[in-house]
Amino acid sequence: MKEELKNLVEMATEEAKSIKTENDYLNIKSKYLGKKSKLSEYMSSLKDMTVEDKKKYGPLFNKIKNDLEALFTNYYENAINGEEKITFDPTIPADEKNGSLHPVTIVAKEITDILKNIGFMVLEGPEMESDYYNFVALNVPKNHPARDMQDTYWLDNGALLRTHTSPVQARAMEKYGAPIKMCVPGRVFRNEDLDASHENTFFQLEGMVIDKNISISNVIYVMKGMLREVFKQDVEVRLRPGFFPFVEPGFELDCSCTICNGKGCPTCKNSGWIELCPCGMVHPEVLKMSGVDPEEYTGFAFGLGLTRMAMMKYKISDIRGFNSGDLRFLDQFNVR
Ligand code: FA5
Repeated sequence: MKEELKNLVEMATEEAKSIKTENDYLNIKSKYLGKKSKLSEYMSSLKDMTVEDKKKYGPLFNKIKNDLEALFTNYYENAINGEEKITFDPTIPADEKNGSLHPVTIVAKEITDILKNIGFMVLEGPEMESDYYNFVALNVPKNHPARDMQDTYWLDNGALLRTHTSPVQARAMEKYGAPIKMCVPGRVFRNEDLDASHENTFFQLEGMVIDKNISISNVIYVMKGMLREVFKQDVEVRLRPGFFPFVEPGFELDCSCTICNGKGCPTCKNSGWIELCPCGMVHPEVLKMSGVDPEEYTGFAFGLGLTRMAMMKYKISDIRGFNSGDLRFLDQFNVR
């Protein structure tokens, strides 16, 4: 028996040297100390031994058990302490490279700061919106063909994911009345086929001013000033007639594509222009539905494509990078 025990300890000691991982540790423990191990077998044979042998082997078995356990644990701890351990030290200064603002957040902040400086309130609205605010209150009743202009994600509860930030026009007029100057940066959703300039989840920034004697020259002045501030230079823009049921007259404001400098590329679909910020004079029906008297007040509104604005500002040729979560994309905008 003594010889057998000696061999057992030698084998276990040799094998313990190969412990590298937690799995190795657990396996060797089970093999030499577990219920089905040789040592366990010896220990259960104690009951059939003479009193004299019990006295001799009982303490020996226990000693071997404890020694092997300590040996395995020792090899395991040495193995893991040798590896690089991840420690959390809250006193280490933050790594300057870690974390940055998303480019859309940067542009949204720049624009809302500009608008705040000239007296705009910054509001927000729900992303899950009702048919009423997304369409009806904007002069788009049920079955109106203009509903097809924006492919809508309908929800099981009859609500929808807002297709634009314009619903907040009605919400703001109902809440604050007129006069009002407000802007709304926010996420919008459209059931669109994706390409270099179309996402199904993107950001817009709504702007609206309602007051006495507001005219088209006011909207053009605000738009041009805003774009100049964001781009930090005069950008080439063009205004052309555009149809939106909630404005009359309505305009499309396009900006010369900064990816190809207006020469034509896949981002602008070879047109040299990017549709950036439709705008117009708020339709009298919209004012009326939200409780503002169109005889007394007029107003303008615009719906800036914020994600596209970030594309143009940072010369990002494909919109799909924004939602990719790819850190190599986001690292380019290490701005706080
Ligand atoms: C609207 O959403 C109107 N609510 C804008 C408006 C507001 C008009 C107030 C008049 C008065 P439109 O569908 O064109 O309009 O979208 C506005 C801008 O959002 C576009 O010019 C474009 O810059 C951006 N945009 C539209 N669809 C997408 C898309 N799929 N991916 C990325 N940007 C988009």
